Amino acid sequence: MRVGRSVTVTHFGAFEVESDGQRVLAVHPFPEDPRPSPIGQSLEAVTENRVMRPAVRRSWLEGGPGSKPELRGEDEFVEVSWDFALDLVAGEIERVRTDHGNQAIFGGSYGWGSAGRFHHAQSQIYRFMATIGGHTTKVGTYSTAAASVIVPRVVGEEFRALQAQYTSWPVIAEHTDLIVAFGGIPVKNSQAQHGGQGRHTLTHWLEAAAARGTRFVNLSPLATDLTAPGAEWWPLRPGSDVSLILALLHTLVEEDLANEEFLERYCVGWDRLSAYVTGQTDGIAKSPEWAESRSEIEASRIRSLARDMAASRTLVTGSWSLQRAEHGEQPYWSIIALAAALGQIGLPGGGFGLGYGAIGSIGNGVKRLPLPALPIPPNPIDSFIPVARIADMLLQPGEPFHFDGGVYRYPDIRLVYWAGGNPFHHHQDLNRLRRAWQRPETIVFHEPFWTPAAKRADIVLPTTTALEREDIGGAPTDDYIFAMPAVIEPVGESRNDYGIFAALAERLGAGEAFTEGRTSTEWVRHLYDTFRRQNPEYPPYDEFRKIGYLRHEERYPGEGHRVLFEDFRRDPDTHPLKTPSGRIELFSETIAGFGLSDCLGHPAWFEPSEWLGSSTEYPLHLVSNQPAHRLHSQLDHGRTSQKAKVAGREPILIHPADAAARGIREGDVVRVFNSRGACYAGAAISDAIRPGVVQLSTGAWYDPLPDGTCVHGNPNVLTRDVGTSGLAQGPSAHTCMVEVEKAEDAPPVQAFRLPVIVSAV
Ligand SMILES: Nc1nc2c(c(=O)[nH]1)N[C@H]1C(S)=C(S)[C@@H](COP(=O)(O)OP(=O)(O)OC[C@H]3O[C@@H](n4cnc5c(=O)[nH]c(N)nc54)[C@H](O)[C@@H]3O)O[C@H]1N2
Ligand SMILES: Nc1nc2c(c(=O)[nH]1)N[C@H]1C(S)=C(S)[C@@H](COP(=O)(O)OP(=O)(O)OC[C@H]3O[C@@H](n4cnc5c(=O)[nH]c(N)nc54)[C@H](O)[C@@H]3O)O[C@H]1N2
Ligand SMILES: [Mo]
Repeated sequence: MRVGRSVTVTHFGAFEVESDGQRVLAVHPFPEDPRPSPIGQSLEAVTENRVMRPAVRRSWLEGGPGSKPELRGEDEFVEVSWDFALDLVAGEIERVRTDHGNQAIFGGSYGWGSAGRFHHAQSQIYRFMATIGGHTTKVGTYSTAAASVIVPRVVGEEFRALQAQYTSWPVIAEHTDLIVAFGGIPVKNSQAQHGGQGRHTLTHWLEAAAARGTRFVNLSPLATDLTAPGAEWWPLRPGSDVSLILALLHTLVEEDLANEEFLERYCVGWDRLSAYVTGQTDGIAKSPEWAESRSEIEASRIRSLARDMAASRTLVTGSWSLQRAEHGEQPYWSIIALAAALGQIGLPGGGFGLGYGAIGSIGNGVKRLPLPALPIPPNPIDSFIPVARIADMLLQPGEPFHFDGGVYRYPDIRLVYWAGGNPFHHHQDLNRLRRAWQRPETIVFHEPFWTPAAKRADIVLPTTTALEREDIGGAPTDDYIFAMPAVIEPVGESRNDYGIFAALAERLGAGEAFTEGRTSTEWVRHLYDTFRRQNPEYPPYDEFRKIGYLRHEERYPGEGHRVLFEDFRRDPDTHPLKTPSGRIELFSETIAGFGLSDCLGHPAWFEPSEWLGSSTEYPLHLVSNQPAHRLHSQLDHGRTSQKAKVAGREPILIHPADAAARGIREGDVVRVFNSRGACYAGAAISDAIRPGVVQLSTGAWYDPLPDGTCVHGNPNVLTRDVGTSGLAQGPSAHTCMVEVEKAEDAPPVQAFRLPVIVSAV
């Protein structure tokens, strides 16, 4: 354990943490980070709201599995000893796998947990589940579920691998004349990077590009989604992006500006797509006038933008948020098609990129390093769900679902096991999830904090945070590797996920398979040594820990220069894409062959079920984006998140005209509602949001009244829980309409109140 000041890394960057061994006293910037994230300040609160001892929900303890599931979230908890808790959990796993088979255990456990290559909660739980006979898992992420299915079909690369190949910022800053950014390039999101990052550089690159004369067009409901100096804000109607992109394609066709040579040589299916765009197939020309009535961007501006794009070195980008909406596959397919028609894919500064700004590493051009990672044996069970279909699974066991061309059935889950996530933060339609949450017989959580999800579990095992254990940190797409020291003692009786799983594996006869005979400290050293065998230029482990962190770039000079699909463009026969045709698939025979009505063989316009104008009862579009002042729900009680609250609740951004029409003033508590649910929030009035749109970030700890109204401002009581389409089944949080009214007597926030805890007799 290290007291005083030590460098460590979090998902929101590296910091110098100052501690006395018990508490974090202060958080200082990492000297090499030009723009440290203010979220780091919240680490001071890492010792608050903690689960101190293993705890079991009273009804479950007294009545056994399945007892009074309707009391999850309201019951008392009984504190028990570790041995008792571990026996209980091991016994429950044994019972379920014997009576119902391993597929009755859901260990998909989505969530970010904290940084650290070894103590990575999701890796730990997957390794554990694999060694005890397997589990029903999940595929995809809430971040990029639709992208990870559609993008490989179109360009033949797994989405994560594709992103590491994007044209890098130094190249963009030097070559790109025009960036057309659907959903912007939000600097607020680049604060975060799964695994951590040494330097936050996006603002630097936006400024460098602008200084050289790059023109930025921010097509987004929020002005702040693109903060490059001089960026133009085109506040389109949310959910209308595909109509606008099709109209840009329409202009390129009508005015003979499409790069036919590129489309011929590097793509398949342009004939089919252009026939759709011009209306040959369905009688509807996707003209700028047609798009104006959908996007509310004037036809003349769409036309002139298309001409500018064809005449300049143009990069088309799309935020991840675009695909977190109904038919979220379509914006990405259309953006790739638009870039293909412009014919600049593979040229420096041209082409497309999906997710610039979404996390810090995108476009940094860093050579992808095989950083140390915990080995995860294959899951012996093939049962899975698309990640965001969890409530469907719990509510509809045995029912069929479509995914990426296959038809599967939801398993019958008896035991839900979670480590490192907060489904009562991340899932849509929380009232529906509450109902679904009553189905399993047992719910086990590993959690450092008394989060809303921990409060809704049957057995809660207190877990250390990254500041309480030794690890190695960094992201394969960043240029640093960090030695993460333990800077405070484990809080209460908390143990790390590894220690908990090792003790359970031992009880279940899989101790050796899980631990391979190593303690956690030995594992961390072993992972580093394995990494160093492949990268012998790195120093020995003990020296590395003494130095504290290393920067790869010093070892891989020149890696900052990247142009996506440069080789493919140079020679598509020698460097074909990994699609069936070897080319960019603007029409996919494979997808067409799936016969889905909600995802055709080419990019297409589907009207959203909820968007501006679709409802008079709920006339405002809700953007529930990522919070600028925190990572998801983590450290919501911390200083940076608390400073951003309005009247003690999550701030909701409202346009002055919408606020005036409702008699709402800055700082008022408002009620936000639709047919699915309601929450309270604090009004923040701003003209940086499009009229008709309100913005309420995710992550306020869910704090429901008995009727399900969240008094704290969690937008997921309002969002809709349906898949993007039968292709990817991703979450579609951004397709959501609400109404807002001034609230008179809003009940107090109790989100951070601990549950009632009693000691075992
Ligand atoms: N409406 C709406 N909803 C959304 C989104 C949206 O745009 N709109 N975005 C979605 C997206 S992209 C994402 S990624 C999700 C994020 O959803 P999550 O990843 O589930 O959110 P986090 O708050 O990061 O939850 C991580 C949890 O892990 C715990 N934790 C930290 N360290 C450890 C550890 O070492 N061990 C254990 N056992 N636990 C630990 C933290 O205390 C926290 O409770 O939200 C999704 N939800
Ligand atoms: N500070 C911070 N950074 C984060 C995170 C965090 O919790 N906090 N989370 C990280 C994670 S897990 C992820 S997945 C990424 C997410 O990255 P994104 O998915 O890109 O992030 P969001 O903030 O949800 O959305 C970006 C913007 O899209 C715009 N938008 C919404 N709907 C539409 C639409 O229909 N059309 C257009 N054109 N624009 C629209 C919104 O104005 C919103 O601000 O962020 C990461 N970065
Ligand atoms: Mo995400």
